[in-house]
Amino acid sequence: MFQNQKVSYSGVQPSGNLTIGNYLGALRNFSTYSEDYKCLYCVVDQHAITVRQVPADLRRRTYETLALYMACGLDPEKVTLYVQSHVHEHTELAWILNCFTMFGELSRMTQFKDKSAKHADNINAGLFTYPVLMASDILLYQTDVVPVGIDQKQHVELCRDIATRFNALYPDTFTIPEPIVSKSGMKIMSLSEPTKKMSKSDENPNAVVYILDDKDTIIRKFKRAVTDSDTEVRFAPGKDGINNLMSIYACFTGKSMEEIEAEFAGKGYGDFKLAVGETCADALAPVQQRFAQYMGDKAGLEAQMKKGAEEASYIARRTLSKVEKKLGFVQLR
Ligand code: ATP
Ligand code: LTN
Repeated sequence: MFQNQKVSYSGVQPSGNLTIGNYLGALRNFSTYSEDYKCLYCVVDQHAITVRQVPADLRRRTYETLALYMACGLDPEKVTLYVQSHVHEHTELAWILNCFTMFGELSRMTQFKDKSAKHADNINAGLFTYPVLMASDILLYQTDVVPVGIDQKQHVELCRDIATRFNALYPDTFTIPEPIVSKSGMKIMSLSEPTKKMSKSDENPNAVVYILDDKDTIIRKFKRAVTDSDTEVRFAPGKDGINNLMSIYACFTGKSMEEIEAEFAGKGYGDFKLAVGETCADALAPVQQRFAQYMGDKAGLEAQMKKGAEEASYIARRTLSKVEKKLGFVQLR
């Protein structure tokens, strides 16, 4: 579709303040594709309402997520950045794909099981069909690669199954996408319960380092991070807390686990935690500076949203119309 250029696509929900898990697992990797791929990155506000949101917060976070995309180095002149609800083809294709997705498949999704346990009072149909909307996001743009954290791999695999099923009935409709999970940042864990994913909707702010936390807060959170009764900085089974801090340090410094062990040989957890905090804060400082600049220009952000929506709609319209034609919907000219 893009003069043989491959397509990279991903999305982030404006459902909370973004964490270093979002940064290391997803956002930071998006720019890897900017040069060689046609890139589209979306703020998925329609996905966010599968759990209750406060409208003013959702609106503010939508601007913030777009500003963070740009602060993480995505240049809107080179990549398409837009908001999901501005391109109505997403929900239109989602309805169609609902009819090609099985109840049993959706029942097996671990995010659905986790979120229904967490929001037992609001197990709505949107939460259940969430992966179908996600498949529509991806398939509308004939996507080749989807950079995500490991928790989203199952959804991208379901998207592949839906696309393959559709293509078997209606040949050459969709490109089959590949999930790309970066090895280092695939799953950053909570600082207070290191067997649990670090999540932006966690109620305990000390479990989570936000991209926009200041240096003192970041250092304090790492100092308080749950570890074990050992004293040696060593990557080993069962040392979930230390393993997580080592992974974070490795992501920010590019060092291997062996190099980190050697660097902190003979030093205690205290020194190590301080180093992780300082390294993380220093790496995030330029992102925070750029973020503040972009957020200071709301009209500029809105102009970007508009431009992004126009670029995305142009492609989305073509795919949707191809799908509708294949299905037998009457097309009026
Ligand atoms: P929520 O708490 O609202 O479910 P979340 O923090 O899980 O949100 P998402 O918007 O669902 O964030 O995810 C955006 C991207 O960040 C996805 O690609 C996801 O895989 C990735 N991601 C989220 N949390 C982590 C994490 N702890 N480690 C690595 N990647 C992550
Ligand atoms: N489901 C994802 C967000 C998301 C997404 C997408 C990711 C929505 N649409 C398309 C990649 C491609 C999440 O919860 N992180």
